[in-house]
Amino acid sequence: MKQVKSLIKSLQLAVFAVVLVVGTLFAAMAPAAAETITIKMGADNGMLQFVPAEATVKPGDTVKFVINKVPPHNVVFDDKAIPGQDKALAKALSHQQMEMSPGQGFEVTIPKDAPAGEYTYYCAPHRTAGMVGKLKVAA
Ligand SMILES: [Cu+2]
Repeated sequence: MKQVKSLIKSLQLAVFAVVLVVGTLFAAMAPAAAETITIKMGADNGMLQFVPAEATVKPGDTVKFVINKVPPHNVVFDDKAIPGQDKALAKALSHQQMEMSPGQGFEVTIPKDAPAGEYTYYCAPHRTAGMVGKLKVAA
């Protein structure tokens, strides 16, 4: 009886150890959770800029563009300045509609299959004034 009890005890320990190892493995394998970053349209000082003008994101992440100063603004991804010069992807990422009201905005989710690389976008009415931003999509 004593032997059985001790066998059960070591079995319990073994099961516990396996659960711990497998659990840790899954935690390490799970992809990082998608994040949301916020980019202001129009700097606090009234400059026609995206803030931050450069950001690094991962596929699956969401970028929240929010009107801050000097609207209207929009976001147009330049199909000549994204990986593969992919017109359909540039169009899907873009938000052509002008947003007017401070605090108002829209979200752009980076597709899970988006190729890594640099994605340049601009605000159509303020492109020549330098309102251009860059998203670096990490692999
Ligand atoms: Cu603008």
